[in-house]
Amino acid sequence: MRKIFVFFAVVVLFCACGERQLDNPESGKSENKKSAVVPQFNADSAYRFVAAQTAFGPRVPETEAHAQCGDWLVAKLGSYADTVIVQGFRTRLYNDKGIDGKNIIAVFNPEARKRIVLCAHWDSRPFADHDADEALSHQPIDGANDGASGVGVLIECARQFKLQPLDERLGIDIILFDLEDYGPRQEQALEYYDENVNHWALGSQYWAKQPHVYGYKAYFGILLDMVGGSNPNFQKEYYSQGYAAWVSNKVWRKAYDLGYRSSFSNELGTMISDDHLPMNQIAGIPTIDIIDLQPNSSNGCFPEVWHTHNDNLEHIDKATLGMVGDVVLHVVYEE
Ligand code: AHN
Ligand code: ZN
Repeated sequence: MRKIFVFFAVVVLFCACGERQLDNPESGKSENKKSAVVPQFNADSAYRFVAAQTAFGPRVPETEAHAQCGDWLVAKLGSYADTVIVQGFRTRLYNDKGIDGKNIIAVFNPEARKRIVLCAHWDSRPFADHDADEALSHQPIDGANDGASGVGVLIECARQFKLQPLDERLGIDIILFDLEDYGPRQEQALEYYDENVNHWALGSQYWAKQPHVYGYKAYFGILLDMVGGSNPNFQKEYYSQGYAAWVSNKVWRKAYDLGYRSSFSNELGTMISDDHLPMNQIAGIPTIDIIDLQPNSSNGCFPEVWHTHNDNLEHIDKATLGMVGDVVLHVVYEE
């Protein structure tokens, strides 16, 4: 009797195990993914990181405010990351003038072969060429949304990576590009147009040709630009969809799961020349741009405040920083 019982027990046990295997051959893997604890992104903290940047004043390359903000970013990221690398470079502006810039790279789990790049630009535009006030259109802008918002979200991500360490098999590189926003004024755009030269994204072009690690490769990249406005419209930017559709689709699906369907629309957006272009075209890293696209705005592309003096802290919406940060943390921790 006892022997029969043991026999049945073994059969039942065997069947149970076998059944689980058959149902889902990757059950272990997907269970791990589901149970990955994703830290809570703190939008107040991200907002403070945006405010800290704008408090330095416009971060125009080769100014005191830019240098001071750069030092602050290096120190802040240094307190969260395993290493911070500062990549200084000299490049040429649209008008052929030479200029110095600095890309700031925070490395988490440097030994991991599988890597994800998260990036934003930390410089701000040297002139408000879309401002209605002509006199003020030659003054530099705060760039609270255009620049500081993406950086603020990424510093908060870095803080979370420190609080809740990532799986050791996954490496993250946060890259803050310099000199994204020093393209020619709108009224001079045609005069300086050259089909062979990209006057924007100078820091990203430099890095893509000369990455901080020789032969650097990453699984994919996510660029954040203008992720702090109210009522954002994150359409799937055109080049992102062309070069890295699987990344866009993965990120937008996550946004839907988190309930952000009204901000992450499934529409295909226009072509934006941003820091992700050199990453795709030169570095060969499939990279998407999460960017607020407003085709009905007066500038035809971006939020109304774009490249005006209204791009300041007053027009930053914590809720937007919060949802973008939440999406990024879910993508990373559930990878
Ligand atoms: C152009 O307008 C060519 N590119 C926009 C990229 C940009 C500017 N992102 C922020 N500011
Ligand atoms: Zn800009």
